[in-house]
Amino acid sequence: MPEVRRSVCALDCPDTCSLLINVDESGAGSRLRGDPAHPITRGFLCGKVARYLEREYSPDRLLHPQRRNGAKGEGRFTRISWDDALDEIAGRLKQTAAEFGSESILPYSFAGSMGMLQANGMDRRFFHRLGASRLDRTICSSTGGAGLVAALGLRYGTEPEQFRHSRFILAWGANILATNVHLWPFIVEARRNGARLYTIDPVRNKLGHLSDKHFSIYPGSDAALALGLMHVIIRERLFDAEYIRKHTLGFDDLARKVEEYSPGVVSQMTGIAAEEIVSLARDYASSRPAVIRVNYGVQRSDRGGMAVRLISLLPALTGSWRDVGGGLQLSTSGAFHFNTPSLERKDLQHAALGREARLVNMSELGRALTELDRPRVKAVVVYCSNPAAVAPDQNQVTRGLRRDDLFTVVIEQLQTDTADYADILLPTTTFLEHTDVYLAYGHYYLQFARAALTAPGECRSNVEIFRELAKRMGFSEPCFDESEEDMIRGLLNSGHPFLQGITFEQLDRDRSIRLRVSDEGEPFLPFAQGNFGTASGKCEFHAETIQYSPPVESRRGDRDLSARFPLELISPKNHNSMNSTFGNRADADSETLTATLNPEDAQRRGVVDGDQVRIFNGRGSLMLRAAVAGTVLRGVVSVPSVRWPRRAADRQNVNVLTSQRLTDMSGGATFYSCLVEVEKIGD
Ligand SMILES: Nc1nc2c(c(=O)[nH]1)N[C@H]1C(S)=C(S)[C@@H](COP(=O)(O)OP(=O)(O)OC[C@H]3O[C@@H](n4cnc5c(=O)[nH]c(N)nc54)[C@H](O)[C@@H]3O)O[C@H]1N2
Ligand SMILES: Nc1nc2c(c(=O)[nH]1)N[C@H]1C(S)=C(S)[C@@H](COP(=O)(O)OP(=O)(O)OC[C@H]3O[C@@H](n4cnc5c(=O)[nH]c(N)nc54)[C@H](O)[C@@H]3O)O[C@H]1N2
Ligand code: SF4
Ligand SMILES: [Mo]
Repeated sequence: MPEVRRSVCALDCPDTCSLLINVDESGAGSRLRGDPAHPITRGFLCGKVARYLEREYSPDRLLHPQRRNGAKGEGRFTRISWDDALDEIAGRLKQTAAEFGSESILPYSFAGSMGMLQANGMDRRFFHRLGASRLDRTICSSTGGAGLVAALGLRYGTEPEQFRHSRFILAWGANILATNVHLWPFIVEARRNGARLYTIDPVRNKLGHLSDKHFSIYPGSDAALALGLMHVIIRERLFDAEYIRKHTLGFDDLARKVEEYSPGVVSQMTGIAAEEIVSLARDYASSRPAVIRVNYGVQRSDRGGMAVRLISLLPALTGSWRDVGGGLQLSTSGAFHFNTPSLERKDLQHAALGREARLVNMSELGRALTELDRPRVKAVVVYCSNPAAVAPDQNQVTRGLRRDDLFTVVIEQLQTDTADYADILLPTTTFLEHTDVYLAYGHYYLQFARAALTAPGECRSNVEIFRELAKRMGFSEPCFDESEEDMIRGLLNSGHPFLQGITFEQLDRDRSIRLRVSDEGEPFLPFAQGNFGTASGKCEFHAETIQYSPPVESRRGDRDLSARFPLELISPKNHNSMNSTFGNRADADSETLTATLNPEDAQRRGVVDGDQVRIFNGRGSLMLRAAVAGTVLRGVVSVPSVRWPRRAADRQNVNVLTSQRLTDMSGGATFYSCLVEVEKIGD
C-alpha cells in the first residue's frame, strides 16, 4: 500500500492547493491529487498540476551543478561539483563587491515557488547581508496591490467560500476558469441558486461564453468604466446612503467628480455602449449580495493602479461589504500578517552598507543590465524566475544577459532560456522535495508542507544553497544557521491576532489552518463595520486624485504610434502553463503559438484562419499562426503568454513586443498596453 503524504502547490496561483501524493516503498511518488478535505481545493487540481509528476520525473531535470563552456545563450555546459560551484560563486561575488561595490550585484527572483522560505527567506537574508541591490518585485501584482491599498488600506477581500451566497458576480479582468479554477465551484453553486455572472474582458474567452453577459472593453480603459458606473449609481441614487455616511469620506466630492463621466462619454473611452453601462450599473448596484472578482488582468497597463483603485471603491458605494457574499476580491494576501522582518532581515543591509541598498525595478531588467550605472550591474543571481522569457522588452533583456562582463548564476529545475545564459547553473528542488510554508492570495488558509519526495541527483533547495553560500562568504550571523523550522517559528511570531495561537506544532499536524480572521464557522466580513486600513479607518474617496487618460500604447493613446502600429496586443495567461513554468511541454505551445485577431482586422490585412503572420512593432517582431475569431474585440490581438523562446526557431516569444513602460502605481509592467501591426507572411 502506498503511503499518502501531503503537500501544497507552490505555483503562483491564488488557489494554493492542498495536495495528496501517493508514495511507494521505494520513495517514488505515483499519484497526485487535490485534497478532498480542503475547503478550497475540494479534491481537484488544475490540468497543469494534475500532471506535475511528469515534471518531477522528467529526464530534462537539471541534476548537477554545471559551468558554461559555450557562448552565452548557447546552452553548453560541463558538470562540476557543488564545492567548485559554490566556491566559484562566492569568489566571484566577493571580487565583484570589492571591485565595483556590493550594489553591482543584483538578485532576480519572483514566484516560481511561492514558498516563504524558498522565495522570501534565506535568499533575502543573503542579499541583504551582502549589501546587494534590492529588487523591486513589480512584474505581477504591485500595481493592483497599490490600487487596492489606496482604496481599502489593506489587501483583504471576500472569501472564496462566500461566493456561493452571491446573487451577482462580476468577473472583471479575471479569467477564473484558467487562473483561479477553485473559485468556479462556488460560482456554479451560486448560479444554481439564481445568481448572474457577468464578465468584463477584451476577449470573450470560455468564461465570457459561460457568462450571462459579457462586456468587451478596450484594453486599459477600466478606470473610465468604473467612473461611469459610479456616475450611474450616484445619479440614480442606487448607493447605500447609510454605509456611505458611516464608513466613507469624501462622497460629495466624488459625486461632483463623476458627473463628467456620463455613459455617453465613458462609452467613447471603453467601447461599451452607453445603455450597456447603465444596465451594468443598475444590475450590480441593485443586486444583493453582489461581489466583484477583479484580477490582475486590469492592472497591466498605464492606468492599472487607478483602475483597481476605482473598481475597489464600488462596494463602498453600494454598501455590499456588509453582505456575506458581497464585497470584492483582488487579493487576500494582506491577512497573512507574518513577522516579515525576522524572515527577511532587512536590517542586515544597514550592517553591510550603513543604509538601504539601491532598488532596481525588475520590470526594467533590460535597462538595468544595459544602461544602469553607478554601479553597473556586474553580477546577477536568478532563482524562481525565468526573465529571458517573462520580462518585457526581451531583446534588451537578452542583450544584457549576453554581456561577457556580467557574471550570471541561475538556480533552476530545467534548462530554461535564462539557464542558457548562466555562467554557473545550479540544480534545484521542486516544491514536492523541500519544506516550506505558504500564504495564499485567493483564500485565508495558511499551509505547511514537508518534503514529500527525495530530491533527485544533487538538487538542493534555495534555502540550502543560500545557507551554504553565506558560509562561504564568511557571513557568521546566526540567522544563516537556522533550520526551516526555526525560520517558520520566527515568521509566525508576529503577535497579530490573525495568527494568534497558530503554532509550528499545529501547522505540522494540521497542515492547513484558517487564519483567525473571524470566529470559527463565521464568515469574514472585513469592512462590514468600516475598519478600513486607512488613516481615518474609513474608505476614502479622494476625488481630487482621481483621473483617467488612455494608455500611451492604445487606440486612444499616442496618435503617431497608433498610426504605425494600430493593433492593441494583450498576452493573457495560458491554460496549460504557469507563465513560462510548463514551457517545456508541447501542449503549453498550443495557445502561445497563436495570435487571435478579430475578423475585420484580419480581413483588412488579407489574413485568414491558420495563416502564418508576423507581428511587429518598434521593439521586435514575432512569427505566429493566426486564428480569426469574433471573440477578440476589434483592434485587439491576443497572444497567450508565454512560451519558452528556446522551443521556437526564432528563439523569441511575445515579450519581444512588450515594453518597459511602467504603470501609474508602484512601477508595474505594462504588458497589456502594447501597440503592434500584423502582416501575412507570403506563401
Ligand atoms: N493557467 C494559468 N493560471 C495562472 C497563470 C498562468 O500563467 N496560467 N499565472 C498566474 C499569475 S502569475 C497571475 S498574476 C494570475 C493572473 O490571473 P488573471 O488576472 O486572471 O490573468 P490574466 O490573464 O493576466 O488577466 C485576466 C483577464 O484579463 C483580460 N484583460 C487583459 N487586459 C484587460 C483590460 O485592460 N481590462 C480588462 N477588463 N481585462 C483585461 C485578459 O484577456 C484575461 O482574460 O494567474 C495565475 N494563474
Ligand atoms: N507577455 C507577458 N509576460 C508576462 C506576463 C503576462 O501576462 N504577459 N505575466 C507576468 C507575471 S504576472 C508574472 S508573475 C511573471 C512570472 O514570471 P516568473 O516568476 O519568472 O515565472 P515562471 O515563468 O513561472 O518561472 C518561474 C521559474 O522558477 C523555477 N522554479 C520553480 N520553483 C523553484 C524553486 O523552488 N527554486 C528555484 N530556484 N526555481 C524554481 C521554475 O522552474 C521556472 O522556470 O511573468 C510576467 N510576464
Ligand atoms: S496551479 Fe493553482 S489550481 Fe493548479 S494545483 Fe496549483 S494552486 Fe491549484
Ligand atoms: Mo503574476
